[in-house]
Amino acid sequence: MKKTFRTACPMDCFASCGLLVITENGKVVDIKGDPEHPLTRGRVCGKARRHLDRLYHPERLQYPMVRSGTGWQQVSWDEALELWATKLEETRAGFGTTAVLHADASGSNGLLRGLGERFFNVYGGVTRPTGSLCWGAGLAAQALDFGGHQIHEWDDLVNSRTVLLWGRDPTRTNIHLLEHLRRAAAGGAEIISINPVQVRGVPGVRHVCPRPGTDGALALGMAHVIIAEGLVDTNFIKQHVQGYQEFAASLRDFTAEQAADICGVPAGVISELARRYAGSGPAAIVLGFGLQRYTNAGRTIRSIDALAAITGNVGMPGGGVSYTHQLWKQFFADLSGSEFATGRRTFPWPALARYILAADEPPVRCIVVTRCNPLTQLPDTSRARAAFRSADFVVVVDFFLTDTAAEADLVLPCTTFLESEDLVYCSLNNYLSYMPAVVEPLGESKSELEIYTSLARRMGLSDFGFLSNRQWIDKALEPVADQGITLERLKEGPVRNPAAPQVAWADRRFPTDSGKYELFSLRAQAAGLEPLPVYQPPESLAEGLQTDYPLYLLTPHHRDYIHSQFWNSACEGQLEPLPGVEMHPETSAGTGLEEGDMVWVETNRGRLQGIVKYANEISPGVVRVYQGRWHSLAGGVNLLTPDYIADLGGGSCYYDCRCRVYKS
Ligand SMILES: Nc1nc2c(c(=O)[nH]1)N[C@H]1C(S)=C(S)[C@@H](COP(=O)(O)OP(=O)(O)OC[C@H]3O[C@@H](n4cnc5c(=O)[nH]c(N)nc54)[C@H](O)[C@@H]3O)O[C@H]1N2
Ligand SMILES: Nc1nc2c(c(=O)[nH]1)N[C@H]1C(S)=C(S)[C@@H](COP(=O)(O)OP(=O)(O)OC[C@H]3O[C@@H](n4cnc5c(=O)[nH]c(N)nc54)[C@H](O)[C@@H]3O)O[C@H]1N2
Ligand SMILES: [Mo]
Repeated sequence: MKKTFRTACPMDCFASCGLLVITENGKVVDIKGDPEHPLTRGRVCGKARRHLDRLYHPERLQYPMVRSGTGWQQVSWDEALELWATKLEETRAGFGTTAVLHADASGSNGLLRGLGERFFNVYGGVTRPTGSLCWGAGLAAQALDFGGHQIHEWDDLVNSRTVLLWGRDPTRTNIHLLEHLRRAAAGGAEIISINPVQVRGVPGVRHVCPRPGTDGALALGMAHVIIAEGLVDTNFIKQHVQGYQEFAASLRDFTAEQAADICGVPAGVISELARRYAGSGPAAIVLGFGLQRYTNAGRTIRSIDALAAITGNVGMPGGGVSYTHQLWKQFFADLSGSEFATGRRTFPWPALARYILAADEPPVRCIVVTRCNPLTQLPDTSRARAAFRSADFVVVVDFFLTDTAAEADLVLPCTTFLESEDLVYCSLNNYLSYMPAVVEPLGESKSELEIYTSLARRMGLSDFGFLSNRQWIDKALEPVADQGITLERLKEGPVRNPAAPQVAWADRRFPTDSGKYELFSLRAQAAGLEPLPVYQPPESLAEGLQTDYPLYLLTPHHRDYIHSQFWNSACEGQLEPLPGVEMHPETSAGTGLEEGDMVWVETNRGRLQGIVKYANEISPGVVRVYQGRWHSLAGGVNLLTPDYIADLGGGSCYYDCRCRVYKS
């Protein structure tokens, strides 16, 4: 008999798409979009259907495995947990609990998938990565400027006259935004993409292509024009902005011409862009993540935010600088168990490997990896591999023998979102969805909750709390139960976060020290930046790098994969033998290469083999290789990327990278 279940995609993407999963005789037979989902309305990307291929993929891990010599040995859960518990106890006795590193990220946004953090706090508190491989610098910058994070609902774009799509590629990473951009364009809005790569497939879009890592100069050049031409919103500034006079004074000599020299966008275009943004009615900035994967990223985002502040494009329909929100943080009960931790140590995500290798007092003895694949996704993965090899014991919980799992001592198979009950939410949209267990777990795979519950029982860690799935969900929802947000309600369909505004900062109450938007920020100064937004060149523009490595290397997100997920499953046969090394034909001509040539891409970290592909949309001088492809599948582009830490928020700097390309 066929049954249909309503669920949502758990991946860390913009939409958490509503899905309908059809089962027959206890097996999933189809997955499609849920037309009733209020945000995604039945439209899903190709990956949604691939959850089905992945669920039954022949290489899915089905049993715990222990490394034995050069191979793997299947063991029972009992043996696996005993081994793990023993290692954790030995580590605690010999070195203290912070000799354990727990690397946990957002491979799944299931709420209960995060209970590992609770386990390790109850264990005594371990070393955890902080900052972010993803969005850290932008988050920290907006926290300084606005005092927090809010976004406009996507359909508010119809109120914009101008939309700046700044460093975001919705055709690949956020397909639902396209419909809203189309509506905005149909209503007369001008859509402008600011990106060294021309984003194809956005209706009526105009392209402005700065050099990578120089958006801060572009933004400040625009601010200079806006101020010089009196296009500022004096009322808004008077009431809600701190530090305008200082900001204006600091930009007196930073002309459009000067900005043009830095960012490569002609001065006339900068001036015109400034006039368009400031002088044509409500203007929205939709920020991506790509432009903040640079050493100067905090300063860049602060410079862009400033444009909205001086033009009063804050707190009004059609305006805003939408990046992400953090509203779920206050929504759920805190299950992290941080009150139980007595020890604590943090290492910045982007430089995790360097910190592991340098760790002393205590060294990192045991590494536990959940919901991430650091040996593919961390920058400078040769170093990451060395760091993982330096540990005494590595445990990986995953579905497949990923590049990271392949290096582990113990690999534990976990269930997918189709096999365990959970809730899913994501900071890039406002909806919370229920995910039922749709089918029985494959083989002996177990959910994170089952795994940690068994481990805690075995180790006598009763503060972990031995609750069922449902009880944990109820506990998490306690703070919002009186608003009618309960498990029962969620089973009927997704719920919008009641605290989420339609328009960000509509009340114009900014939780900064001054209560105003802070152009001038003492907290920025305390964080090691200048108090005002300023431009500073990215590391990739440093002298030696430019001479030895003449090209920029961008390694952005692929449409058909999310990071390292799905490369081994859906596209079998479709995967070309080597990664594409994409560039404008002009770039290729300059390096004496032709389409189809087999080449090395080399940076100061390493080299990777690929095949030249022409792509007219990429600015000359820039090379693109998509991130995520596994080392074991001839990928591994993070062998090339730097492990710099951005100027704010412990952000990563993947795109702050230069390379040379030559025939192999
Ligand atoms: N299909 C798919 N969807 C995804 C993901 C995925 O892997 N695949 N990942 C999810 C996650 S975790 C994230 S963080 C988001 C990321 O979503 P996006 O922000 O859209 O993605 P990125 O690939 O990081 O970068 C976006 C754009 O930044 C541009 N860019 C690079 N350098 C610069 C610069 O210096 N200035 C400017 N202005 N632009 C620049 C790149 O050319 C790229 O087009 O997507 C989410 N959605
Ligand atoms: N060069 C380059 N590198 C990048 C980026 C870039 O733009 N360029 N982007 C960065 C960004 S934005 C991000 S967010 C990171 C992402 O980096 P990671 O978080 O490492 O990303 P994924 O490849 O999605 O790895 C998730 C892993 O978790 C597993 N998994 C999925 N669901 C579950 C679950 O429920 N439980 C457990 N235990 N495992 C699960 C998946 O099988 C997969 O192996 O990559 C960063 N790396
Ligand atoms: Mo991300």
